[in-house]
Amino acid sequence: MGKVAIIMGSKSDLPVMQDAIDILKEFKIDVEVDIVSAHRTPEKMFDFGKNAHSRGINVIIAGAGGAAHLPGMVASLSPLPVIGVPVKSSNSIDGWDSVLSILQMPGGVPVATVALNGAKNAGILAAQIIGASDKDIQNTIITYKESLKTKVIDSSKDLA
Ligand code: RP5
Repeated sequence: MGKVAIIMGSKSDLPVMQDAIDILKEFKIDVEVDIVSAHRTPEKMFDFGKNAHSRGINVIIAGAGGAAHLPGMVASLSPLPVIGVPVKSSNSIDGWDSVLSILQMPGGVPVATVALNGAKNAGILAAQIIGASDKDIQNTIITYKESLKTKVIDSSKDLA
């Protein structure tokens, strides 16, 4: 059974990151959640990045805003796949700063970056990564995608 670690630079990121927590809980995937700041708790970040894979974590979701170094720094320390969530935070100019800080990683240190405030997709992507080697989780994703289709088909009825 896979496990996802969801970390964020500040508790102020939680309203955005909650979407990742919620969808992973809906999929019945084990999550751990913590505040890890690249700027304010660099030692904790180093410890987390170095040890997450040895603690049974399979995928890391990292959210941060503004000068959003957390996902890239953790990716530099960990062999695990890292999904970055750019957060439009109080110190973010317009969200582009968060997006580009997380997206524009140099070759060799990938961060799979989702949309601005796109924590829900980060959760789904983490589940899909785990599902690549876990048939039960993959079946959960198949069912979820079917439900998206059904919702659209239902919403197109009785439009006029
Ligand atoms: C980033 O600075 C955090 O990830 C957050 O998005 C932003 C603002 O943090 P607070 O000042 O609200 O703690 O490092």
